Amino acid sequence: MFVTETVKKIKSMEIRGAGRIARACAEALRRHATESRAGDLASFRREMESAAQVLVATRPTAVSLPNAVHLVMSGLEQAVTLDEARNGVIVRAEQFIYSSQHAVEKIAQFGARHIRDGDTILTHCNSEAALGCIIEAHRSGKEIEVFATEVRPRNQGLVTIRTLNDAGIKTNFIVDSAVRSFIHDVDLVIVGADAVTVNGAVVNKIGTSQVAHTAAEARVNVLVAAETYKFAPRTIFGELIQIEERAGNEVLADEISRSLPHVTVRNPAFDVTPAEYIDLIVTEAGAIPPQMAYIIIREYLGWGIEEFHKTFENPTGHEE
Ligand code: RUB
Repeated sequence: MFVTETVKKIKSMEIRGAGRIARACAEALRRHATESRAGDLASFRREMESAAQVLVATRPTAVSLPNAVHLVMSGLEQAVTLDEARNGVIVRAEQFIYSSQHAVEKIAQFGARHIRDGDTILTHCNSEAALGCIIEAHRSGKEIEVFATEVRPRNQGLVTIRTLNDAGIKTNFIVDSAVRSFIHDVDLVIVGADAVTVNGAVVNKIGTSQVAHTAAEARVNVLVAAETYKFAPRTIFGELIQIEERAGNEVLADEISRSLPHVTVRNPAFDVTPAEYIDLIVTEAGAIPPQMAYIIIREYLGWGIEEFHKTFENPTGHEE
């Protein structure tokens, strides 16, 4: 039942943000494995695989989600007994949750070094990895100021300004369309990521590419804070990142929409920022230029390219 609750919370966006979604799914699989009443290995595998599929389907864009699920489910691979399988899933889930939290802390330390005393930083959406860098810079005694966008239509900017305010950081709250008006007051843009593709493009909250384009035009550096499990292995084989399109009533109330029969609301939740607008991607393994995304996929996700081939049609990694 914990899986069903987690699915509900992710779909309603009570749990949101790529890192949190990944950890919540790892925890749901851990609980599912712990509480399973399966009597043999085959039925345990089936139960775990159907839970994994339901979790992966909750939100399509954040690659951290299938990556986390793949990692946790790989705990089943070598198991020959039910106990080994259960234990394998539990251990992998705990490892993922621990290393994910540790990764966010490491990124905060590395990212903070790119922030200078006196800098003004612009951030878009609500990314714990990006905010970690900003808060760590403040904590280390640097005097900084932040511009935070509103983030229509779900207003994740409100979460961001609350966190910044609680940390005692001087913050300016602006509507999304005001970014270009203030970009000359900004020294550095820091955002998070839902996915990083093999060519170094970053998928993040809708509007990120406009922010990055504006920053590039103004010669302001753009730093992306992204754990290695946000990198998308399957983009090596040409698979595209699916951009989630959410309900129109997040943008325009149903009663207004009904009165405008010729109007269709389009509500993509994410967009793609090309590598050329990004200066650095800060991961827990260090900061890299976006053009090095392939190296992260190859070296740090811990899956051989051969294994990608094997799992390409079978995301849970279990051989049929
Ligand atoms: C959240 C969003 C965040 C990334 C990174 O979108 O775009 O910038 O997920 O966040 P949504 P984090 O609110 O639609 O989930 O660094 O916390 O993983």
